[in-house]
Amino acid sequence: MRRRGREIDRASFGAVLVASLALLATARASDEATLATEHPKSRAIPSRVSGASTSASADPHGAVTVLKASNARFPASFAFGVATSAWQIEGAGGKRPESTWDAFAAATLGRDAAAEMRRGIEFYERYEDDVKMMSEAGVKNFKMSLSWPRLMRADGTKREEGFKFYERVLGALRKSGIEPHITLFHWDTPIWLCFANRTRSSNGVCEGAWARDEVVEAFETYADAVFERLGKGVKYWTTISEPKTICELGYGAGMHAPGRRGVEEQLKVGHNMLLAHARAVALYRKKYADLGGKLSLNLNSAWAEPASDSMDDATAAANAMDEELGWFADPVFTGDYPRSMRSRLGYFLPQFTEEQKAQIKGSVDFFALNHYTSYYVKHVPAPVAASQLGIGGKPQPWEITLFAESSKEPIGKEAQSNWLRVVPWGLEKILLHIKEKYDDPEIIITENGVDIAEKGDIAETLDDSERVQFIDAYLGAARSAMRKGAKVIGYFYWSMFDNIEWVDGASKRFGLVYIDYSGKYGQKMKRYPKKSLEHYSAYMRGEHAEEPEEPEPALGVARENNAMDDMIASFGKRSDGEALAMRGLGVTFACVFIAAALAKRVRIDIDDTPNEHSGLV
Ligand code: PNW
Repeated sequence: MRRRGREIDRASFGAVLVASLALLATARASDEATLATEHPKSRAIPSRVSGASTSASADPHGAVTVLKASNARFPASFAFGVATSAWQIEGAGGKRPESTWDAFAAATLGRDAAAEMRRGIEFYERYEDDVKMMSEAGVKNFKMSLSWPRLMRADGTKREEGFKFYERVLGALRKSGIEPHITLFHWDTPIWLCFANRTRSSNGVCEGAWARDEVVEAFETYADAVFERLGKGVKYWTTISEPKTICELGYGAGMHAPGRRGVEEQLKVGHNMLLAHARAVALYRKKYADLGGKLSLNLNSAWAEPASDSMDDATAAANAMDEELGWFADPVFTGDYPRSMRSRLGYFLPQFTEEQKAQIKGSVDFFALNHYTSYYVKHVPAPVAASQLGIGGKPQPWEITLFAESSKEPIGKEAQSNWLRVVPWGLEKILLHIKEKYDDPEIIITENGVDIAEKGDIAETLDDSERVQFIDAYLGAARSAMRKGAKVIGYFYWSMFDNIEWVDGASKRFGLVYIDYSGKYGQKMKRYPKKSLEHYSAYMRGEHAEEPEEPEPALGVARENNAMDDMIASFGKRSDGEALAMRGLGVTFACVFIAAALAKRVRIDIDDTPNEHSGLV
């Protein structure tokens, strides 16, 4: 492999900046207006991607059939569940010490908003009633995360109060026959992991933490304490939820805690997350094997569909998928990062030692997939490609689009969140991609869901037919992938309850259960089941289970006739994809600007292999 070094300095970043400006100048005036009114903290459309697999069809609709899910039958052993995370529901009850998310919320949204967020949905105080509600709804599997700051102090000692709380929660779940699926870390980093923490800073609220090598040992100590105290009877664990989101939004784009922006640091953080994950799994396998649990880490990935049937678009989508999913999936299945990432990122991407590779490879017992959305990927010609950066500021020599090249049709309807397009066939494709690329693992869809805005009155809000259709359509897609051989063994809807959607707070509603945060319909924090809870309950109660001796139901109702299309028709107003693309570009622009300010001299090695779009500039 031929390599050449390049010096990238302020002038080069200036060129990138000019290129970005030129692209921005093509924006229509109306797009600019949309850009200006967009909430500054809202998540941009995912300009990170998934890649095409050999299974990716050039015609997105061609090879894919989606069952009308009301007809879908699942094996009796299939695990249906609901998902949540600690910071989003628990609140700070029990004197829970601060996490980087508390600090980030206070620094970016203000003290009052942060104080509201620190209440979560008061799961800490209300867990007994919540477990009862889940039990009555037929929930058999509950994915929850633990709050690291609630459980551990900086000196490695345990916070008894925290462990007692989770013992009570696990006790309540067990009494109700609900299987806990536990995630050790879902974004709420203890503030004591920061070697400097600031309330006001141009580069985040916390320095250090996941960027320092010491985090690996701290995480192992935490995992050890949890396995020892809470491990008995827990069959499913995940270590870290969505390392890619944390890296890109938290350490790349500065849009999530801890609000930092840097390419090198985000790659280092990802690296440390892989090492921490692998160490925790190795520890479990050595010290707690008799507990019999299965472990993984939650990998989020959109599906990146080639925008056309051209070879160039297929290659671009494959490269995008390498980064979208392969960044973390390749190391845990093959022991190293995807080659295309190495060639793009050069020295920025840290190396594993042989010993580390051996520990990371095979460090999952099943594939835990968080999947929400899909997008198209287009090849970009060389000069432009070289200057494009993705959402976290990494080189991204491909373009994300929401429209098919030939039909100009949007990929799917927009949900409440502008990054979420409803594309059930993308789930089928990504499941088949995982089957082919990662040696046919058992897959649990550990998160999938949709947000729908609150309506004018409670009756309307609770009547969430779009979510009902979303669930049927995505489950139909999963079932279709299963019939084609993907070993999908479980599905968790995100989320059981409306909850604190990170920087978007209480405004984004993903729940099967409505939370009345302010008490506008009576009591504060009162829970109201939505129509979708009842609908999804039928799956959870086993009403969609196959009769073992019955023949398999006929496959495939054409997409044109299926539930998803009804949903497409009923899903809110269609938003302007170009405006969305411009928002993504705006974030890219900001990243470039900040990177330019930060970069004095950066050296990067670039692979000259043909077909790879190389280089930061
Ligand atoms: C998940 N994407 O993150 C998180 O795990 C949850 O905590 C969160 O509430 C939920 O999504 C809804 O936002 C995602 O780019 C991050 O497609 C990124 C994407 C999807 C989900």
